Amino acid sequence: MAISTKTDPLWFKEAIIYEVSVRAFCDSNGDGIGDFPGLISKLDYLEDLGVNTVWLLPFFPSPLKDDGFDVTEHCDIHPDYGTLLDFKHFLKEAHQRGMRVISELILNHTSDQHPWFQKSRKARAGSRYKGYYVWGENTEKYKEARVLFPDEEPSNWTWDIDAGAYYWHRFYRHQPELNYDNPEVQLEMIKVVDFWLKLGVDGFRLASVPFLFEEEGTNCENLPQTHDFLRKLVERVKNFLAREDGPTAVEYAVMLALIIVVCITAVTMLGTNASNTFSYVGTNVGQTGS
Ligand SMILES: [Ca+2]
Ligand SMILES: [Ca+2]
Repeated sequence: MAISTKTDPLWFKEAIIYEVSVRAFCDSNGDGIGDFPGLISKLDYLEDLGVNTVWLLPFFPSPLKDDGFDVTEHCDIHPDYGTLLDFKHFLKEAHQRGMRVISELILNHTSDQHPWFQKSRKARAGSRYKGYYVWGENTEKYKEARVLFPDEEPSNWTWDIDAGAYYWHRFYRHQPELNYDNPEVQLEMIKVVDFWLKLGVDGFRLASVPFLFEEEGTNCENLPQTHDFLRKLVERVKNFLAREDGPTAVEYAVMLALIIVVCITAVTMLGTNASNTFSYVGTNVGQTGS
């Protein structure tokens, strides 16, 4: 039985959800690691249990320092678990059984091995990738934000020798936070959502989502701007499912043009003061631009 994507938006409230760590579930090729072909072979079993939704824990390329919540590529499969073709086959087999598939969506941070962070730490102040993460010349900002793992991390700031600056992280130091005040970062993650929707994923479980934005003088959790971004994301998913198609290349071009206008405006307002540019791009781009 194929399922439709045009359904009650509250379908998940009645769903019988089975949470799966692909790595731990079923190994198809004897290498000792679970994989998507193995998961496909167990779908009849899950169907017999009455499961109608499979929730996949992180299955993306990752050094696996935090169970895969440390992502190095958002739009691919960890090679231990198979290929994107295997994933598409899994979706097709699940949907044929009337099952929906929910993916983790890890918006807040990446692995420090992510190409964006590798570029960011070496980028000059004011350049594109420097603004992808939250950098500081010292550890004075966001003092009111608690340290989530005080036994593991002494601070939310860690010094990066390549950058000659501190980067912000609410979780482990190997998980630098993306800079949501940068509209280009927002667009990057919207493109990630579009990618999985286009493949046929039916929903997302949002990890670490209270921590997207930072603002001085707050605890940097559940900020109004975080809720605003999530509302945009929900509308995006609704609109996507409503037309069962993704944005066109023209729509992406229009969004990119808007971002360029915002960035030019921000740089113009800042003038050429290098230290101001560093601070602004690192932490505050979206506040004036949005
Ligand atoms: Ca395997
Ligand atoms: Ca954040």
